[in-house]
Amino acid sequence: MKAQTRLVEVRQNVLKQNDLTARALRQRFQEAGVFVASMVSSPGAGKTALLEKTLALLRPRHRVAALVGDLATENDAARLARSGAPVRQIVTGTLCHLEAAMVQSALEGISLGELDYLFIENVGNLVCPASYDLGEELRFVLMSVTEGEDKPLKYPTIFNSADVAVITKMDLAAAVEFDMATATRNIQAVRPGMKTLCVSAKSGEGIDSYLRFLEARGTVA
Ligand SMILES: Nc1nc2c(ncn2[C@@H]2O[C@H](COP(=O)(O)OP(=O)(O)OP(=O)(O)O)[C@@H](O)[C@H]2O)c(=O)[nH]1
Ligand SMILES: [Mg+2]
Repeated sequence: MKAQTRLVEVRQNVLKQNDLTARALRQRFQEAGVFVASMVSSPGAGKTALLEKTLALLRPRHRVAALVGDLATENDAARLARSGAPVRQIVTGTLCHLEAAMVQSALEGISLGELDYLFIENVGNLVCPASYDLGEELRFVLMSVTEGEDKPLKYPTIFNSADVAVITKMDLAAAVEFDMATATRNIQAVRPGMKTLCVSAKSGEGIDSYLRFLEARGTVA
């Protein structure tokens, strides 16, 4: 057997195993009645900043927790833990994405039935996380205004793996001459009908509608 064929087979098996684990997780989440949302984006697009706001604002009304993936450091977990919510860091080492099995291990000892919302921040990467289902109910793909309007066209797979697009750092839009019409057109070109929210974790712009959306989805789950 050629090495290339073997590599493809191993990769397919890894993905198949991930899908099985993700399916089992999704069922556990549904049975426990916890709404699970994940966030993917390029490094630094603002996942942790938006999650810090999310946890702080949802916590008075809901039971929330978060898992956060990074290649190294526990910095993001420390930032999110300031909200008072239970947070666990998943350190992936050399891996550029989270896998369902990592989520499963990180959940050990967490009583899902006691949660309303669980958030998962993926490793900052616009390529690898696209292929890995984590069992989440909703996947947000974030793109910040500073990254350029063309990201959906360059990384269509990640936009296709997500349910909702979030344009972040809106407070900087004017400074970087962000063209909202072009960005929206590009999102719709790769994913027709995709819901798009615009937020700034810094100024608070758009956070209300983002939270309303989250609460509406969470209570239906
Ligand atoms: N002006 C502005 N800066 C922001 C906003 N959100 C995040 N930032 C800044 O952008 C930088 C990256 O933000 P993070 O929240 O750490 O981004 P991230 O996507 O979690 O990054 P990784 O986990 O490393 O992939 C930080 O310096 C934040 O302060 C925003 O809404 N406005
Ligand atoms: Mg982060």
